[in-house]
Amino acid sequence: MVLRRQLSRAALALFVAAAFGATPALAGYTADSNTIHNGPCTKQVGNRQVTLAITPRPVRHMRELTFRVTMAPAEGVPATLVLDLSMPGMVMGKNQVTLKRQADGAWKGRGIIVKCMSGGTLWKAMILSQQLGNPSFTFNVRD
Ligand SMILES: [Cu+2]
Repeated sequence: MVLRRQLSRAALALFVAAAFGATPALAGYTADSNTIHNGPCTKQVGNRQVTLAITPRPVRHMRELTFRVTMAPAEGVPATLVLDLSMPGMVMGKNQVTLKRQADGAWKGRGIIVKCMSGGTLWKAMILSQQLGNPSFTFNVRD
């Protein structure tokens, strides 16, 4: 029964993607972390929970933003991480924030999300770390 439900859900997703003329690959370009505007977002990556918080909230273009990452467990993670900011399906300038481990155990850094000339608002924040499985969070930045 559960499998049947999952199958019908997958079929519905495909139908929705087809209705909007999107290929299955493009269907991946949806925000999975818009709750970032209200608080930290957490993802399970392998055996770790990776949490990203961006302040001030809501997250807006052209503002200085503080990116804060926490992990559990955090053992073996380097003291410096790189957070890559990109727009899915679009070539934007390279925008990377260096996150440094703080005394409180979190990794922190500052950066700016530029306003896209196309009017698009979907951005992906990816922690560049093969060790962590390159966890990413996608969200719609506000004006
Ligand atoms: Cu863009």
